[in-house]
Amino acid sequence: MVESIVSDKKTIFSGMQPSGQISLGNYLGALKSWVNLQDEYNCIFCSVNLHSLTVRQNPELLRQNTKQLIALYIAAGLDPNKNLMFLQSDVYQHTQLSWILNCYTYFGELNRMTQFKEKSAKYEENINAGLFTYPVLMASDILLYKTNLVPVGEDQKQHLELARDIAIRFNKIYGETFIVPEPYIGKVGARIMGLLDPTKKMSKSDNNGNTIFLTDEPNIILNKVKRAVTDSDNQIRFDTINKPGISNLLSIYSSITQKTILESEEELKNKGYGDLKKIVAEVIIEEILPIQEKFKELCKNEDYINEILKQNAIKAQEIADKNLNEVYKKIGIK
Ligand code: ATP
Ligand code: LTN
Repeated sequence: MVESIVSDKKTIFSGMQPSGQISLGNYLGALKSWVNLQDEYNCIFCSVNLHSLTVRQNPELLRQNTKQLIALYIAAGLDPNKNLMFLQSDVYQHTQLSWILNCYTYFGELNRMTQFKEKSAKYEENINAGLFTYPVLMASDILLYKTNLVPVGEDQKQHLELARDIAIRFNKIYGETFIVPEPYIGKVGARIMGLLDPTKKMSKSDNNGNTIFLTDEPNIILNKVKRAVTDSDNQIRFDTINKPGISNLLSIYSSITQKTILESEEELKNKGYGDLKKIVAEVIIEEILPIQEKFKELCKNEDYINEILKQNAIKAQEIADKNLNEVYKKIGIK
């Protein structure tokens, strides 16, 4: 790993919250594309457990989900010898930089964030300050490693734009310090919608048939897809405004088979909705079954995961510390 980090490859940073089991949306919108990037870039994939605290978590489950997230990264094909994989909480420089960048971020900017508005509505009993400053910690994650590219789903684009604005603002005051990161958003799969409410994104914190989890058994997946909301005109075509449910099934199909939406529409247009659902469930199951098998194996070996986390955190701390010190010097803390 270290040799690639000091090479001249561009750096990629991304992360997921261990706020539940990984969903099909996380996989198709983010994780699947990460696997294809690992040879070409210096990749850093973090489990952003501090971000998860913005929503109330059960401590025992959080601990379990945090380890399982790393096991799923590996099971999905991320090679722990090629990529830096670690827990956000193990590299304290993330929160140090976050405080500093808070002082370079405006209230109005944070107040405009769609995710803040959505989560404030969803968790109205707990609109905490962390939920508000969430994007600043995310900007710190990214800027701390002089990241060039950030592969995320469509929903994170606004946060990334804010990270860019913060970097540009800081550089303007103190001279070139941060690299201004670019988003890397895949085409299909960028936004997978909920099965029961296809007008909202599939979220790993939903637990009611709206979300397919990577660890769901095949019969559960089949049942969830069968119950997916569609419409009554019996036409298979992509139209997110008038046919959000069918469009979502087509997105899932295209994303897994790597066919274009047009090719998928052409292939499936003469099927009934029942058949479409069966076909979609089958491709999902076929895609994730090998991941599940590897995941089960990895979960039996917690020491292996712990060792990867320990080694990688040391390497991440080294890079983070160097870059944080540069910031300290620029602003007069050192
Ligand atoms: P939560 O439900 O706890 O807010 P989440 O499911 O939105 O979590 P995150 O951990 O915040 O997941 O996101 C991890 C990655 O998955 C991000 O890159 C995000 O853009 C992507 N992602 C999340 N949901 C979807 C989705 N429905 N479609 C495509 N990509 C998604
Ligand atoms: N907010 C992100 C998770 C996240 C992240 C990051 C993604 C936290 N820090 C840095 C990319 C880069 C989300 O996906 N919901």
